[in-house]
Amino acid sequence: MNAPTPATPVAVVTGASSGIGAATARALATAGYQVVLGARRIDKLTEVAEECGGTALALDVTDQGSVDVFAASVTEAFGRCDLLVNNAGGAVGTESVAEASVDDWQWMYDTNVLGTLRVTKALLPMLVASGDGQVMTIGSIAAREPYRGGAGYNAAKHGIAAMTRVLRLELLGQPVRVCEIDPGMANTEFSTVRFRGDTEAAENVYAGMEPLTAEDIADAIAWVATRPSRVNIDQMLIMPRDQAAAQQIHRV
Ligand code: NDP
Ligand code: 8X3
Repeated sequence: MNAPTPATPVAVVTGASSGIGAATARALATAGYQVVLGARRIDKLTEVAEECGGTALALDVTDQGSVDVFAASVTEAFGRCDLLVNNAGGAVGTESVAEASVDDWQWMYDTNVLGTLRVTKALLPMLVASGDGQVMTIGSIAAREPYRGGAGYNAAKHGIAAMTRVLRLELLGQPVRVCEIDPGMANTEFSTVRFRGDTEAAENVYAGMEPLTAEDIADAIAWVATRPSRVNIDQMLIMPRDQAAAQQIHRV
């Protein structure tokens, strides 16, 4: 674990072992944050942490005990948290409502919605105490637009969007900014997870179109993080040029 520098703001990024979270950890480190990375795959997490001079801490956002230990470690090691990026999440399955697996829905709700709630609750006191805190939550185009085969993920991301917008209202008057960042298709491990490890099906999602990269989203997150304290970017929808709506995609 790196020695804390009290003057350096601390950013916590959940789901930082791959994709958008890993790119965000790198971008925030470059922007001057001491970065704390959380996820379950500690080997991958440690690799990313070493790249950006951050600290890797095991975290399962679906497990309250794990979240409590994680938050206690952040408190003990740094005594502060200035920015929380609620990024851990994802989708499983593309079944219709009629064919839906309750277990898949449970996973999506627990990871995306309750996971975000658990981590936000645990770190909010430090974010307020920082005097200039920020919470960013990674939603999705799926939080704005229902689509066929997306119901479970749509429900979870709509849930996150509602929570984030309520948090913005409830923190009015407190020194904490709240932002919802909603990406469209980005080429990460997202689709491999969604298709349960079927890499061919995952690659087909991006066939003939140019998706966003994890770095595109990380760039936006770092930009939001570094606006003056008076500026709250409430919501940001970031789409590939080739995707005009959830299922409106230009392919060649
Ligand atoms: P990845 O699958 O590459 O990353 C997901 C991250 O979430 C991993 O680091 C994973 O780490 C972590 N994670 C999953 N479950 C848990 C858990 N229980 N506890 C802690 N961490 C967990 O996909 P993305 O980078 O694309 O996804 C990041 C976020 O962006 C997600 O919320 C996703 O819904 C959202 N998003 C993605 C889009 C896309 O097209 N890629 C578009 C819009 C939104 P580990 O497995 O090591 O725990
Ligand atoms: C991931 C993007 O279009 O699969 O959030 O919902 S999409």
